[in-house]
Amino acid sequence: MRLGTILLSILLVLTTVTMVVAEEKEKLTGPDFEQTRGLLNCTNAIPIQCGVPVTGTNAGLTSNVMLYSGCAWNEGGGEVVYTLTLPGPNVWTFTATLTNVTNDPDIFILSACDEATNIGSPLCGNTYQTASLKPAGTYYIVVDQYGSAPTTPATWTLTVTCTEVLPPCCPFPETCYFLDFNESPNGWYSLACGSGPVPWGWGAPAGSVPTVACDGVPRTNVLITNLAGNYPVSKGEAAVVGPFQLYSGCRCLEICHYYYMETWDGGNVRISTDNGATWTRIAPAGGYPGVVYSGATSIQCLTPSEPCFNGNSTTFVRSCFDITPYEGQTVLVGFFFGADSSVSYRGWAIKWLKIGGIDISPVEGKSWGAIKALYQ
Ligand SMILES: [Ca+2]
Ligand SMILES: [Ca+2]
Ligand SMILES: [Ca+2]
Repeated sequence: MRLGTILLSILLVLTTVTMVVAEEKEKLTGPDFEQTRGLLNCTNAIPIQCGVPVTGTNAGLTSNVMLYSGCAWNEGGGEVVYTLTLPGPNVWTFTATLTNVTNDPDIFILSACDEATNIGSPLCGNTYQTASLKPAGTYYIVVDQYGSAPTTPATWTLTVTCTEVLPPCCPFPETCYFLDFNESPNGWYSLACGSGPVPWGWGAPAGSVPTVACDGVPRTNVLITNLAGNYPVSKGEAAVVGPFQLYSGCRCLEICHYYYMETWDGGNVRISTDNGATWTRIAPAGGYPGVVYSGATSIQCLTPSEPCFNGNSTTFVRSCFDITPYEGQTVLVGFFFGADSSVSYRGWAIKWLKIGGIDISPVEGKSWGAIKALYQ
């Protein structure tokens, strides 16, 4: 090789190494953070209600927590912990906002009493964070203070605004199809995307997948990104079910699912009307709760910033999709999942898929009766 070619090769290698290191540096949910988590003290957590402002200060409080997942800011001030409890059965989008602030308080929404469960957007919550499409339950809202060791207390007024997100059409009175993965694999099959299988599988999953699904029903078997445990990094794959003939009135698609994915990874639902040749992403009521992180250049199957399910749903949750545009057509439904090059969690588990609506009127009574018999 000529000297110029050699130098160029070295430069390319160095650039690649630098890019990989830069991606790793930005991640705080990796091994180091996992080792230091669990310091948040919720013993004296203050209950707070939607729409009722409260004033607060961290005067006299010690700092147990310095870092929250996904945010590199030093939070060396003492922290005040609030709890917010939201009733079921629907999901919620809520925003915690600080006003009248002095001495730089910051806010974080956590899905548990654990600083590693930051679910707010933006991840570094200066004066506000929003949590989108979260299930009923108790959330922890923490006000901390920026700085290595602040000497002057912070003060604030905290207000939480909450919106209950109602499904557009679920639950529906009439069912066109009901695929319960507790009962059978329902003919699912794998579709390659990205660099290789996750692998999606059907059966009783190993590891920590909730054993109670939507509506309180028990969960034994699921369709899941990896039966054996966490999904692998740098892999992507879709699981496909169908075809479904969407008779008049079959306008709603409901899934009951559990997901625990790094926010650099993600999964979303797509529909094909040409037997899998092309796919169109469909969005759940209120939109997807997350996007693939914009810097996740190594993401498989999905693309950086693409809307998806990611983060931790903590329980099985119901998501509803309006599929009115596909009424009258025959469709496949695909669960597309992709991971980036580092950090993985338990994955994406599907308990059931239902298609239904109101005033179902089959094109031909006889064939509709046959289909109903199959799914009773
Ligand atoms: Ca602190
Ligand atoms: Ca601040
Ligand atoms: Ca990842």
